Amino acid sequence: MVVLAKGELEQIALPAVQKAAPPLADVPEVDLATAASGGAEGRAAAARAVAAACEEHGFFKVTGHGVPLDLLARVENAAAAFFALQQREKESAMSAVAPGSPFGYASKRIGSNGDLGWVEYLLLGVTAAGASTGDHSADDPLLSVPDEDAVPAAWRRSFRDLLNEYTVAVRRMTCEVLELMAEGLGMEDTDAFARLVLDDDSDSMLRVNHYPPRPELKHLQQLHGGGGGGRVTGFGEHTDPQIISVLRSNATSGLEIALRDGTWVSVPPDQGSFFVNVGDALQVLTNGRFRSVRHRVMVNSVHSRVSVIFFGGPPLRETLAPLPQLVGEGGRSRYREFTWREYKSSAYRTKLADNRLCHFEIT
Ligand code: GA4
Repeated sequence: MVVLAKGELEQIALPAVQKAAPPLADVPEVDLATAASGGAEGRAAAARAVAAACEEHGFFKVTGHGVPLDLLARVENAAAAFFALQQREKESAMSAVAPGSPFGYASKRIGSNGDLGWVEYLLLGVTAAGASTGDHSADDPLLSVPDEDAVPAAWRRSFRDLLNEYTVAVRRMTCEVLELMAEGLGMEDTDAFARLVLDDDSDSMLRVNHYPPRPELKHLQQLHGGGGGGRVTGFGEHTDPQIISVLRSNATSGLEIALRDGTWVSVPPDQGSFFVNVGDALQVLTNGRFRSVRHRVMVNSVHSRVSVIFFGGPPLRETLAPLPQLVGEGGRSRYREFTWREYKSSAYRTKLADNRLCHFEIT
């Protein structure tokens, strides 16, 4: 259970006047199975739909993804079992990863600049096969998880292997989505984005979030006539720094995205599908054509929300700048060139809600 010190809840709660966000009526949807089997026409239509969703919202749903539903269920159950452990045991998983690194288990504290949320989570680095010891197959990405002996039973091989299996499958699907994005942009080099995420040195991550319910919210919501009040932030508003984020959650609501005009809408959960966010790095590569979506997670009064997010990032050494073909002849580059390492170290000095791209904009 997440335990709060005095005064911390006030920092997590949104102002009481905050209205509940209405649901996003038409979540853009892309069916990867149809894209694969629909011939050249079907593929081109899917690529156009992906690009349109990335331009309008920076967000869409993926169905027909090919990731086995039983794998999704097994990961969800294993995550729930992990979060049901004693606080002490979960924290020992944190210290065993790498002291001082953002990886491991944490509760309420997001990043290192004072952001708080009603959430506990595991954050794991995805490293290339071979870069670490272990008996995984050569194709597997390996997660930055602690040594066997130092950690509690639930964090041992079975959970690690399960998350590994999940990461392999989701990364593969992510790359299909990235190819569709490149096709939708009319790029000749349709592997350009996927290559960055598949690189041995790609700076990708896996995050497993648990948002425990807050039953007292129900009462507060009734007091405010259902419209406003009694809302608690699980994960505050932000954009993701990476190229792409691919999220899967259980059937509990909570995810909200900001539309172009700044209004917030809630995203109806769909446990059989994935949701894709465009990240800051992709906004840069596309010279702002694709929009990195501002999003947040609100806490449910009744149900636990469990989500797993794969963040596909480029290698730290990678130089990022708008792709010349997307700037166009005589066009204006909106961002200066920078390395992903530079971007990340700047991002890690910011608060969650900050605009991280403005430091790289050419004005
Ligand atoms: C947001 C996206 C990912 O969850 C994350 C987050 C990271 C963290 O939790 O450590 C950051 C946040 C995220 C953006 C700004 C910085 C870094 C917390 C924070 C305040 C793992 C990531 O890469 O950036």
